[in-house]
Amino acid sequence: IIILRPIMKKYKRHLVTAALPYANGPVHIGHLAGNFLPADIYVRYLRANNEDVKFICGTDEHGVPITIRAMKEGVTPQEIVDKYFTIINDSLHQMGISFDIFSRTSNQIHHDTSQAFFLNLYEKGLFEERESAQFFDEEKQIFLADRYITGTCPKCGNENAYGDQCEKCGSSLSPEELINPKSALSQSVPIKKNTIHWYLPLQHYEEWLKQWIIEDHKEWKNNVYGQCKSWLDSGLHARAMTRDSHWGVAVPLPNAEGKVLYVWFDAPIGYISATKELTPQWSDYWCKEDTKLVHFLGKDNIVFHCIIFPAMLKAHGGFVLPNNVPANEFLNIEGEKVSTSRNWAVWVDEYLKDFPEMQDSMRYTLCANMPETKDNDFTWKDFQDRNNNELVAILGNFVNRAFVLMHKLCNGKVPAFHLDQKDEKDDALFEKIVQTKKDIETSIENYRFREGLFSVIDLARKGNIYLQDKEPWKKGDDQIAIDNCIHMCLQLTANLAIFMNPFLPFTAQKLCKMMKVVDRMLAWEHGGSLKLLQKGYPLNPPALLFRKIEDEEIALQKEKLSKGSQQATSSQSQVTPTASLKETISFEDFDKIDIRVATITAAEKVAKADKLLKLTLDLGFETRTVVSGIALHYSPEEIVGKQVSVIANLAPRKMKGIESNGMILMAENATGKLIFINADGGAMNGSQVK
Ligand code: B3M
Ligand code: ZN
Repeated sequence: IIILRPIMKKYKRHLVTAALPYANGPVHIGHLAGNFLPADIYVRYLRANNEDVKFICGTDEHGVPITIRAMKEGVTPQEIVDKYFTIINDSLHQMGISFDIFSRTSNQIHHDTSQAFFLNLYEKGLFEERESAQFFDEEKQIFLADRYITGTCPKCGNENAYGDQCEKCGSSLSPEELINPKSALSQSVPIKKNTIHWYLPLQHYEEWLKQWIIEDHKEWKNNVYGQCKSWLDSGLHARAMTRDSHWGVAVPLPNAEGKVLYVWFDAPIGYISATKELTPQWSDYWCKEDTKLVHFLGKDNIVFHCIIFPAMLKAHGGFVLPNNVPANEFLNIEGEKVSTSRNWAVWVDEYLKDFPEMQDSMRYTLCANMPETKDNDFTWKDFQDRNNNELVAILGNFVNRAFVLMHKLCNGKVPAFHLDQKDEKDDALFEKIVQTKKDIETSIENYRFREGLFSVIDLARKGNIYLQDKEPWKKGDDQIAIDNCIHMCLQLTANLAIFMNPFLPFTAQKLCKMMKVVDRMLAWEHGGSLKLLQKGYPLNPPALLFRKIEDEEIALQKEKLSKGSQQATSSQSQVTPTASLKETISFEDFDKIDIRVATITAAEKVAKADKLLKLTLDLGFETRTVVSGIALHYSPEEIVGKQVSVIANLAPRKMKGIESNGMILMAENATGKLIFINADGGAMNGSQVK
């Protein structure tokens, strides 16, 4: 479905948001490609069309990711968010992401706005108050979020699985499924304790959401529409909108000590509180039907922006709803998923240090590979090729030739255009300029930014062909032919500046300086004109728009990426165990454990458990069966005959229907592979390990 020119004047004002990045680490180029860059292109285009637009963002400073990082670094959550707010804000600003405000959800205005929003729903009786038993750490006297509970994964035996997910086998878990659950804070065994939370019954909004999305927004991108439809088809359920935590927006109720708003309840309200911070006229943008609200985000945030936040807005009443949510898919790096824990990412702040003044080379590459409908890939080789073969060789080359020839053949001034000598090549180029403007309008207004960018570079390609056909350097004293050609090329350059401006703002500014024109020339309405530069007007000499990127630079980046990932992986497995040191125990406690040497006499895979092996152990005095989560690391054949240490007096436990009598002891090497820790050979089966 192509929307034709919906932007123009159907809406009095525009509100554009980009998903609020968690302030628990720097941003990477995947965040740019998935969220910030498409939003910025769209907003710059709106501003060029003289539309009233507010571009809203800021850091998301609550939630478990922040407190986990603080715990790992031994600092307070406030110190974490203060550090990363600055890093993220600086990085995005330097990349030309032109927010009208970049706020933060730890600001008081956000706490006040979120609490008022919660009370509005509470006082209408829209929450269901429910009591449930949650895991509680008696030592630390706090309820444990799923991520704060560790234990053995029931699927793969990983002993460092989390209450919400096992990072080894990727299974999503609930704390109840963990074997031997422990508190990640104190290592103590948590108890179950009743706690009250306030649930929003999303099912009450299901019919309305079906109408609003499935019927009224068929124009949404397939990846968004499809995800919403499957959520709605599977039926909505009540969802807790509060949590037990001391970090976040306090629940504004008398009996709610130690409870905060669920981060996904308060974060989207951050768009509203940031707008309040930005302008006293905030309610024009959020409460008037002639506002067009568009949310930009990555696909993992779709359900929160299309289902939960709209349900909240509907429940509250008086707010506009998103007109569109053009979510992007994910950007992979060198063929692999971005992983912050494995440091498999290209960090924006590092890119800016390694490639100063080359923001548009990255903006161009990320837009050309934007994951608009499916996951896409960034490679450093492609970055080099696009910069060298497209920006330098097509766009930069055309502009440079036009300016050099103007200075050489037209005394450094814009030559006149002799209408009586106009030919079909001139007409064709003019038509291409006018058509390109229309194409880019349709592309951007339908959130197809790659397509829009390709129209810009294609126009520059046509400029090179026109110049090559006209060959003004061969026209000798035919000054009229020279003038007409150079005149067209300079008008084309001015149009290219207008058309590229939403995508490549830094390059558009360089062109304005070269043409000695003010920013106002970049207004979209001027695009398609051949009267942008007046005859006789002196222009500056050409400046370098882009520089070539050398092979060595790319080799360095690829080495940095793989080395950074190896260090991250090894440091995780080498220096500190994923859980902090356990509490001190008495010798008596230790003495209760009976560890024996045994030899593996048989091993086989366990059906439907690709991580488990069933082992037969010879303990000298008896033969035992033990189930162990080492199938990812060893095949049955390669471990028969190995000596292991086994906890021989552990209570038996059933795993996948097999009774496991004991546990073998393994450690991890630098690459995270499980290794046997026995002294090689000599020990007798059954001898005690002390
Ligand atoms: N911080 C999740 C994320 O960074 C969340 C977005 C909030 S937008 C209101 O992907
Ligand atoms: Zn697992």
